[in-house]
Amino acid sequence: ELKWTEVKSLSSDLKDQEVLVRGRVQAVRAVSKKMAFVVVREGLFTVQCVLMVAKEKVSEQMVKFANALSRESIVDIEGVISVPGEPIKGTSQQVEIQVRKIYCINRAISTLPINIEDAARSDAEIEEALKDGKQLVRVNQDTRLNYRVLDLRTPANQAIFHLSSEVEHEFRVFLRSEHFRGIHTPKTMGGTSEGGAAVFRFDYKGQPACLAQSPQLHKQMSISGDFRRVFEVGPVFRAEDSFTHRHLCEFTGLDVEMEIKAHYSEVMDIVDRLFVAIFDHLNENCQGELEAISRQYPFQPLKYLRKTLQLTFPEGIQMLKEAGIEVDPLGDLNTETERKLGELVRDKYDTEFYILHRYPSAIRPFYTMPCYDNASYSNSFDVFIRGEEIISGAQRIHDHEFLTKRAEACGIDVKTIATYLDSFKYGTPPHGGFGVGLERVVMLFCNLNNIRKTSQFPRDPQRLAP
Ligand code: ATP
Ligand code: AMO
Repeated sequence: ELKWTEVKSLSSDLKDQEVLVRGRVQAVRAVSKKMAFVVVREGLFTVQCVLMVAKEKVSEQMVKFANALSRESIVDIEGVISVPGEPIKGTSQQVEIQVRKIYCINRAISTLPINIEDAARSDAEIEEALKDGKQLVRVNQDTRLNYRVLDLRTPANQAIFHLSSEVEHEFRVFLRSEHFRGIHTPKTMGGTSEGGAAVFRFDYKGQPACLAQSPQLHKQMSISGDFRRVFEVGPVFRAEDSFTHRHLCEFTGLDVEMEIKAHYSEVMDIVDRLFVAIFDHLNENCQGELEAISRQYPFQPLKYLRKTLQLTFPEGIQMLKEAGIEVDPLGDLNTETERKLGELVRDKYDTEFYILHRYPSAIRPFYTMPCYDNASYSNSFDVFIRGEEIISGAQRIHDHEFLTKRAEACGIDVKTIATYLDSFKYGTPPHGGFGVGLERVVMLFCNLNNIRKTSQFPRDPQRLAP
């Protein structure tokens, strides 16, 4: 009985041994009636399989069969590992399989809407070919997303979604080690949690309902339920109506909520240590993936400090002012000023990851705790990677009357969130937390230009399929 071997572990250590691998046909090269090469791909890895009549009992029939294999078909290959004298061009593995048997497990149609080798090219490679007078196919984003299962097979995409899974895993590992408990909150609600327009409404058996814009209300109620420290990984729905590079209508939220003993800096301290752990993990354990992404989408490694830089909002405004950019000191930063501040911070502090805290109260959600010393500011923060927001967080108001007043002042119909507001009548400790957009973390860590690249099946204002 032959054991399955992964393509990635095929090396000269296995010389002369028999192996059994499963993969996809990446390319077939017919040499003659008596010889053919089949490049087989499994994830990020490829290996050259050689069929030669007279060797390993290969028949002309088998060579003919191999020559007729369509790209992307699934094949099982039995054979013996050999090590050629010269380096093998175009495959990741530096050994060959001398094929004994080849089975086609599932045949792909012969005209595919996307050729994986085209989809895997970098812009630079395409430009380079143009200079040599060669035309290479450029696969545009809509084609990629329409035929996403094919597009997902490129090395860069295999690597992107590996990183995404690692970020989520490290999020859980770190928080569990800090005694946070994983929870699940409802995604159907009678009211909105973030207020505003960006909400999907639907009919819940005759009652007006919304898809959850965040786990905000229920994660806070978990604190009222004495869960003390909680986290959730789950879908978040936002009925965004504009088309941007960083907004999806459905994304994966990584949410945290915790009791605060004395100061909202306790929450920022978790952000600091959590993200240093996540970034370290990616850099230490995902080298192959980072290289695969870089080959198609070149980027510089993220600059971050061992202890995350914290700046106050007024300090940020001052830095912009000194650079000649006047912004409203009690207003919000826009995409452009956020990015500019990111550049100023990078140049001054040598970091592309930082926390901006003490935001003006007027631009934060109703549940945000104002600063004790000056109510125009709040115990809140945003966190940025390369000048773009990945996290919002804050200490929350835990006094029932004050919270209700703030909700009313923000124009929220308090009837729709009555059970949430009421829960603060029964005693709730001071608490705070934050929400992270998973797709944004991966996008910005790798300096990708569009959030659709880090969502497996993105949902935007126009796209509801696949
Ligand atoms: P959050 O949901 O935390 O607010 P966000 O990244 O959408 O995340 P916003 O506070 O909504 O952040 O927006 C920050 C800035 O980004 C806004 O001041 C605005 O200038 C810009 N912005 C937000 N949404 C859009 C959009 N749909 N199109 C263009 N710019 C936008
Ligand atoms: P906020 O609305 O800032 O805060 O959302 C938190 C984080 O979620 C991500 N995000 C998005 N990602 C993709 N597409 C979108 N349309 C989108 N909107 C937001 C961002 C953002 O930083 N309840 C608060 C969090 C808290 O205070 O705990 C909240 O939802 O990365």
